[in-house]
Amino acid sequence: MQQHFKVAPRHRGEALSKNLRDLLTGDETSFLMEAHNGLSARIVAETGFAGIWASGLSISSSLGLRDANEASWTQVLEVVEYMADSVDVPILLDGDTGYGNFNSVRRLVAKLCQRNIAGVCLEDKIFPKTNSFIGESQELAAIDEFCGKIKAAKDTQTHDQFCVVARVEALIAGLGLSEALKRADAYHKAGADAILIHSKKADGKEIFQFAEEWGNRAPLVIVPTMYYRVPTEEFIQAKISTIIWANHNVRASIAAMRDVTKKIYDLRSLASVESSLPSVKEVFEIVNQQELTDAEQKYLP
Ligand code: SPV
Ligand code: MG
Repeated sequence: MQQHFKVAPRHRGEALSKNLRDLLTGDETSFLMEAHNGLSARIVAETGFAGIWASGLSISSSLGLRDANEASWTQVLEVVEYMADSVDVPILLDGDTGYGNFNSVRRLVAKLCQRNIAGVCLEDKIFPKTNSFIGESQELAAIDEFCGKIKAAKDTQTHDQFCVVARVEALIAGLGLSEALKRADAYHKAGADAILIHSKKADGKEIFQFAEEWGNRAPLVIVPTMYYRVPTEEFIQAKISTIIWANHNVRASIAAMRDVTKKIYDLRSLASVESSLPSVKEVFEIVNQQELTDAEQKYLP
């Protein structure tokens, strides 16, 4: 093992899903921070976040790919497995549309349960998906077809705690509040553990309207990437269950890598960057090199 987990290996997946479920259903608003590989997952966990959003946008862009299902679902699975092996906090995978039909969802959920991923978020769009912030209109899945995916996910999960979050894209598609509420209600009735209501409007108003109408039927999850100016306190007052900071680590890494690469390129020297970077020793520490050194003492002749 790369590190000693506090959550015991046996029933680890179930315990982590229970932790995610507690975040979703607890009285207090909780926060999930984006990560896109084992390293960023470790940074998110060591900072203190109680859960991780395995963002489709961030995972695909960190692979050099577009957020359009260019990475296959098994490639995404491999990335989240590295993440789950690295941290002791639950991971909610952005599972896009489920990468196909209800049967793809069943395969996905079975594998996520095997690999200790705490939950999956499925969105009511068409495979291959388009990122919600691209273009004006997005084609949505038929409600009954998407409900079939939710039911298939819930029937496939191998323990009771696994969380299925249904993501409603009606506001993104410009279909309005009543369509969003109709869809959320259908997905809730199909068995979704929480509803992610997505919006790209900067004032956040439609999110508050939705939350007001929705009441406490099921936990509400939001992604305030585009309405980041709305004070977090207002989401807390509106009884939002969970807030996802969705893509800020991959964006931060782009800025940091551009900066250091440019300086080294321009100056043909490391002298100007060395003092501002984490040391190589810190790199060893973050992946728990010490554990391997100790294991060598124990196991090598
Ligand atoms: C992601 O992080 O991949 C998301 C959130 O799905 S968004 O990019 O806002 O659609
Ligand atoms: Mg996504």
